[in-house]
Amino acid sequence: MARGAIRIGVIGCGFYAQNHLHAWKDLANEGAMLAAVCDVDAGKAQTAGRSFGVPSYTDAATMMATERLDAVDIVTRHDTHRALCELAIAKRVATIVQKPFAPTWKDCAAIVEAAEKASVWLAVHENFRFQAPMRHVRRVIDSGAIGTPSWARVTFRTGFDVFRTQPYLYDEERLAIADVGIHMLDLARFFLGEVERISCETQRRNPKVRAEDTATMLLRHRGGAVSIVECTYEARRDPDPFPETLIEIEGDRGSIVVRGGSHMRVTSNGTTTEEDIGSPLLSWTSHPWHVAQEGALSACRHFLDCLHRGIPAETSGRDNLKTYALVDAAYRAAAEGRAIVPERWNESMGAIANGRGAP
Ligand code: 89V
Repeated sequence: MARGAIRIGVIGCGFYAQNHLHAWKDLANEGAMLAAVCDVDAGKAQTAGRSFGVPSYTDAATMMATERLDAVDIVTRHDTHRALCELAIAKRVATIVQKPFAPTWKDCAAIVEAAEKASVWLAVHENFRFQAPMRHVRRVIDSGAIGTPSWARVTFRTGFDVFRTQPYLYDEERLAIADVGIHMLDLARFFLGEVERISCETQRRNPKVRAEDTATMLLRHRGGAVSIVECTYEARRDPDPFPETLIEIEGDRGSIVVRGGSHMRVTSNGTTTEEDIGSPLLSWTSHPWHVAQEGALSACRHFLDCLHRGIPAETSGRDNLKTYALVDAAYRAAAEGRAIVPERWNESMGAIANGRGAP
């Protein structure tokens, strides 16, 4: 796609979409143009349209038929993702879709297949790896300061009331792993590479939720590293680090530890340095959400840059299938009480590549 403003339509104007709307507005100087908004709830659509000074729609097909859009950013609940992605792909509009990608592997694979067949750019808005502290961890690993990473702990433990702003989470069939563990699994891939096998124990510690609110996962990575990946919405901690991800990574020459407050300690060859990699508080962000909000902004910036340069996003649809395969493998590991090889990704991507369609 040529340099120049990328005209973006945002579909979904709910709680989390506000971050995307602000992000696109903030990125105007970098070539983003928020062109239109859409929500099936007319009130939400109109409010967003008024606040951001763009036309609003209650029907995505009408928005796409009326507006000249280069990209859509789908920030609706995941059960609507497949239909909306397929609509955008049919219109040959670059598509960004909120995590989790879709309710089932079959849906995710079908979306990737449709996009690849139509040569439409597709990315999943998986944003945790774009948060400033996580980028910093990756840079330290790449610098060689800790040597080769061989062990890690990736942790998200909170009791913050996420249900207040997202009450639908009470009724999700898959909760902790699908909603937040998915970020942790993506980070484990980002830091230590692809996964050979995964085991998982789930718990439902809050009786008010339908699904698991806690997951403790053990991953063996293909390069030989081992990681513990954990998440819960049912921790009683003081201070509560929400929505921060805490990290420990050990290599043969040192270690990286990220504690609450994005406080980072890097030990390299016996010398330790400390740094605070805080996320800036912007005019539209608020404590403590600013950590996640900054990640959403940085993810949008990355997508915009990729669209301008005509290259796939780090979290392309195809790439995100690998994270999604880990989510499915974790649930299966918990249900079957054994380690699972997330081979589904290979098989299914082979099927897509061979034109045999989604499983
Ligand atoms: O970013 C997210 O996925 C949010 C939260 C940080 C609460 O998991 O749903």
